Amino acid sequence: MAKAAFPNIAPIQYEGPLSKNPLAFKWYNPDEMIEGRSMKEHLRFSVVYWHTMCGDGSDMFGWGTWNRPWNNASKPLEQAKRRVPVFFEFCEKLGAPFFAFHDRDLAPHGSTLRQSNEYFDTIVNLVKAEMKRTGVRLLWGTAQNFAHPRYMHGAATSCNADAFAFAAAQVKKALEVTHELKGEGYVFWGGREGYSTLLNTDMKREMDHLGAFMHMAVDHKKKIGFKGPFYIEPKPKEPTKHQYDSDAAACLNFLRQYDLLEHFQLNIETNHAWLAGHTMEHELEVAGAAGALGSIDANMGDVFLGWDTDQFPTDLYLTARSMLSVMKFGGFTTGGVNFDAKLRRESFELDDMFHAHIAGMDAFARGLKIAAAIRQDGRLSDFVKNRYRSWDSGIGAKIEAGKVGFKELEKYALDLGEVSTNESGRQEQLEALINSFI
Ligand code: XUL
Ligand code: CO
Repeated sequence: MAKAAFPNIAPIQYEGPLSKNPLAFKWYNPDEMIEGRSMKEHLRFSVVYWHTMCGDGSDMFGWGTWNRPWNNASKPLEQAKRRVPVFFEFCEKLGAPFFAFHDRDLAPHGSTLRQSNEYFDTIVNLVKAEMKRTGVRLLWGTAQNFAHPRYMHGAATSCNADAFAFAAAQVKKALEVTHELKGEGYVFWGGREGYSTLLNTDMKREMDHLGAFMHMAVDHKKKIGFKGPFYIEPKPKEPTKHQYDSDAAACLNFLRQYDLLEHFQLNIETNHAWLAGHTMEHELEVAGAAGALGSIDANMGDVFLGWDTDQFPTDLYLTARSMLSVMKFGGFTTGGVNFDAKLRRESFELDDMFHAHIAGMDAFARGLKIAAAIRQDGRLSDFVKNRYRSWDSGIGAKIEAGKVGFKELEKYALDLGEVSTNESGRQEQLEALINSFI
């Protein structure tokens, strides 16, 4: 077995809220039961391979700062091999049950697609053995169809049919590997599926191509017998000016228009929701209302920075409200809380990898407990139910049952004289109610 990458770190344990040990969970107690399910089952935490193993702390103004001791191989394939046991040691010590990957962050680009596939297979064999050894499972896989210059105009929405073909080949392989590793799902994030200017763009044609691409993916999924869901991950911009999968509503509209809805759910990411000008709970509600809430990419942005900072989620209001929405729609089945989050450039020490994930896991565990307490208390849901009571009988019930039209409603309104039954929305009172659980 390879030398331990984190020799000074013991498996992270739950020590309770009073613990002052930074390398312990204060709230995440995997076996604690909440609403009949263990915390572990509710949250289904997942670590991402890309930020965790391939990130180096660089930003557009500066070089990397993280300088990981295992990133010292001269050849990319050798480098990729060294990362595998480190990653699984990390997940194991953290107690994370799942992980997620892109094809090209697990294994490097080869000089041909054939060689890339060979590299990928080599690393996947190592990953498989580590998954077996540790019991860590795959939440989802995906293809990185945005980093290479060939995808400069997009992948499935490129003006260049050769790029479309290349992207198809990459997704085919990534899907097969996800299936081989018994992945719970497969994600499509449209890295460059969008445009920089409409002056050079045939949007309708690009959208038709994207629809066709997704149908090919569905066909291939059936062919190989992969049973997990496909997820689309909305994001409104960055790197393009406009991404076609801009938010949950746009994704659902696309899926409906191209007759794909039954094959897809959504993977909602907090920082992407914020970039779209939405709250996370808005996006979760839109997805949930359509029966398409699949999984979440857990992170957060910075309200003062207008880009995708991918910070670890540590805001309790955010995690509590996210979990309220997730639980409202029945909780995760194949999905989970995937930390698509990266350390700050300044958090460059090795231990920070643990501190960041512990912070995120504890924030979500606490969010889960807060959400469960709010649900148990019932005042919030009672308030909402009561707010809509005019629809439970009388004219409201008739409208919902489709028994009246404009003619009957006009007669009703004429007889009514005025709407005198409005009541306060009590926003401030409800915000205080939430605060009383935090
Ligand atoms: C990019 C992003 C991706 C997807 C997977 O903003 O979130 O890493 O999660 O491709
Ligand atoms: Co993401």
